[in-house]
Amino acid sequence: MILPASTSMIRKQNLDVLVIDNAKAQTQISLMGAHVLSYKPKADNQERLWLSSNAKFDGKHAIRGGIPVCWPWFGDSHGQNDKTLPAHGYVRKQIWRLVSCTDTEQGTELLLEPTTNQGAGFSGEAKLSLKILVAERLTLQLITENVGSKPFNYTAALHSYFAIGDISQTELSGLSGHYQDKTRDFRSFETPTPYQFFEETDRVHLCTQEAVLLKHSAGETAITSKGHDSWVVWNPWQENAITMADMSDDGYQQMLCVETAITQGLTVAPGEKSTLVQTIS
Ligand code: TA6
Repeated sequence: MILPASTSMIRKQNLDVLVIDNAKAQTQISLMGAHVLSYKPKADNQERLWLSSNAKFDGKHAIRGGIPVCWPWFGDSHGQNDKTLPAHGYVRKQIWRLVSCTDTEQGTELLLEPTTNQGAGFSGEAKLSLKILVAERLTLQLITENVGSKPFNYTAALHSYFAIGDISQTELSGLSGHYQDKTRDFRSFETPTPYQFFEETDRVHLCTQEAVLLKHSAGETAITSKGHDSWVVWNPWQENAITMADMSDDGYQQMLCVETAITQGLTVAPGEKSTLVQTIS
């Protein structure tokens, strides 16, 4: 494919990475996983996404940071009894095909599709695609289409890692109600106000609020979601960071995952599409 003026391809260790530099923003997207690695709007040139300094680009490991695409399941929901199935589905390590890439007045529009939609742990006849708009805002649309003759059920997430400068100076607003705490056997707790971070955090907020705001020492990041049933908030904290080969011991201090997710399972009827959307600005 002939790439438009904004876009070029570079090699990052073993991976092909698209570099988009248009009038509105700069972005990098790895073709492994259709994984957005970086997003800097030109209005303030501030990096919105966190990418681990120890992230592996060897093509064998999922990339730590940026925006992993988790599909057709989120977490270990399909793999609790079968440790051979990967956490967060099987498209994170696939090479995705760039179907189209166009410069418009708004920004750069990309369409990507995984090599295969099929994999152990999921029997639905699905067609997955990811539309990305690199503009004043970054917009990701994860589209799941049922191309078979039977309904299927799936879960998914846009597992975004945000650069927040210093976790002790970070506050998340916009969420309310109860959350399920994975660090406490999924017991239910009230969303704190103010929502700040002092310990390992792994929470599923079963709410469909559309907009949240992250205030942090490097500025503010606005995140909106559509098509979700949950927001997931994750920080591994030091005790887990030190066990992770692809995160430095103090990496947890500079990141917070705020994920647009379908955790409860969504049924897609034959011929129907389901779209999970996240925007970042
Ligand atoms: O979204 C939160 C979570 O499911 C956590 O439980 C944690 O394990 C994290 O994702 C990272 O998962 P990964 O497979 O990328 O190591």
